[in-house]
Amino acid sequence: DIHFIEIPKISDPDGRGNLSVIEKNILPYKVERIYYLYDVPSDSTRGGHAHIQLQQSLIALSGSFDVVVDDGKNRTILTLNKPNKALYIPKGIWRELENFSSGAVCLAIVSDIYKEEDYIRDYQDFLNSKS
Ligand code: T46
Repeated sequence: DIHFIEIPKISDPDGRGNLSVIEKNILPYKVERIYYLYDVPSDSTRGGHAHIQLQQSLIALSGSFDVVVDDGKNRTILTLNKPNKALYIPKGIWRELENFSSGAVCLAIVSDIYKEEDYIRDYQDFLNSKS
């Protein structure tokens, strides 16, 4: 299921800011790749596809953006704006990322290497895959 994962935050007792750490058991899959989106214009949309097998977690390392998630029946918009909160997206979910704030950075921590054949980039094909 799509859900938020709280990432432990270590606040410095001497006021030196925060440190968050993702250790290997926090995410429900083995991490194979990390990439990040940045300098995204506020009127641009990223994503617009589903994955056949890939699982991933998204984190707003800086700034904020919205993630539209769609399982073929229900569509929900979730806002990411905290560096210690990850959004877990399992396989088979359509996603669109939009409304990027200035300076937003989206970190993606994912379960496989890049494989174009794992993408469903047509929404009707996605709906067909669900029936
Ligand atoms: C996702 C959202 C959140 C690579 O060569 N290697 C990679 O690891 C990735 C992720 C992409 N690419 C190439 C493929 C395209 O030529 O980079 C180009 C842009 O990829 P795409 O249009 O898929 O980018 P987004 O931001 O729409 O989607 C990406 C991920 O692909 C996707 O899995 O969930 O970020």
